[in-house]
Amino acid sequence: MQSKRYEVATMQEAMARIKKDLGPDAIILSTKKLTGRPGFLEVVAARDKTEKPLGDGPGVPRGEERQEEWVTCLRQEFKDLRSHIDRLTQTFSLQKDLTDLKETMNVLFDSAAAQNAPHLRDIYRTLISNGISRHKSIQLLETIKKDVPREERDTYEKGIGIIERLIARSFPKDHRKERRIMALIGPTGVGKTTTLAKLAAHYSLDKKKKVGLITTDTFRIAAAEQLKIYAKIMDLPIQVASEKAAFLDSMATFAEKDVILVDTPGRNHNDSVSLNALKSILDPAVETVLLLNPVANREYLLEAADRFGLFGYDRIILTKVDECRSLGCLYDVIHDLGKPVSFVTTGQNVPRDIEPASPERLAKLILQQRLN
Ligand SMILES: Nc1nc2c(ncn2[C@@H]2O[C@H](COP(=O)(O)OP(=O)(O)OP(=O)(O)O)[C@@H](O)[C@H]2O)c(=O)[nH]1
Ligand SMILES: [Mg+2]
Repeated sequence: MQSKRYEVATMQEAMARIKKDLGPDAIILSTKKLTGRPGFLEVVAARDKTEKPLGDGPGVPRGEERQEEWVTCLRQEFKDLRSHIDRLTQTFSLQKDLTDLKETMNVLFDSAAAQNAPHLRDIYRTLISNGISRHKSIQLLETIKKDVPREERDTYEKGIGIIERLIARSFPKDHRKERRIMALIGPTGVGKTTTLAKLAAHYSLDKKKKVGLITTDTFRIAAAEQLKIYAKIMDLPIQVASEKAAFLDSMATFAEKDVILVDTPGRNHNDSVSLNALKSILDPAVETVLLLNPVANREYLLEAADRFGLFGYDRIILTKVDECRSLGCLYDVIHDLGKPVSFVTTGQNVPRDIEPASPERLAKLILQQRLN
């Protein structure tokens, strides 16, 4: 076997060079993105050594030269592997340092909280058991100690009540518009289609609005059918649009509607190609609403929100809150994202399991576990 490694910008370039160097029978052994050279690929190709050499001209390497080429190629692969391992080792040791630091900080926060009166210590424990980070919990405790007169926070109930109001006040408010074109975006299986059906019922049945539905999800077999069934039950018109022109046609068809709801295919948030393809279909006039399921941890939610950030989403819907044991991580996440939450969904039942999410309702949900 004779193999050769290439650094190329495109697969076409790789194919042309492989064909020239190794002949038409060469096979590609591996392709991967080059970490050190963004936009470039590493392609390793090979051909059977027993095959007749390609041509007899002076440019064709003889046995020894070929062996040397092979050794150089191997050396380069070892070098790349080595530097990759070095980078990984550095990352892991950094991560370990960060974990140690976090643990030390947590011990400090706990001992600072332990200096307080018993009812304030109980409040701190309540915040933590609801999933709020120790860092944010101690901040909340310090805020009420500093800003609220002692007699207004001298019992557990009074203190928790004030903290609930502080949390509510920290969330952005959702200023709703009258005419709306909303596309629901979010990770695979987060509940986009089900939530869209619930919203369709909310606007058409409760608010008596004229509603039109568009689905851009032709990605999965039967994906459009799922929404068509809901549309039929609610007697609402539906359009299927898998590319930009069809999407604009659908919007024109629904020009007279008060509310247009757009379903989108689930996208792995790490798949930037698919995310960009989806973005190119949606018209800039469409508001995008990001669906997040808070059963995931803080880091996952922030990462997903970051990747879907390219849509410039306007608001958030929290799904499947009925499946969450605690919702404290939302205090950190909503704070960081700075976008209003417009609805929370609370079960699989269409259309019942959805409710508007005011900051006050969210704060209640976040502090749902209390000492009795
Ligand atoms: N427990 C619970 N389940 C829900 C809720 N909303 C949706 N689901 C369920 O989650 C599953 C996925 O829902 P879909 O609406 O198909 O999710 P999707 O985001 O459209 O999925 P893709 O289009 O494949 O990305 C279904 O079984 C729903 O019944 C909710 O609020 N609570
Ligand atoms: Mg769907």
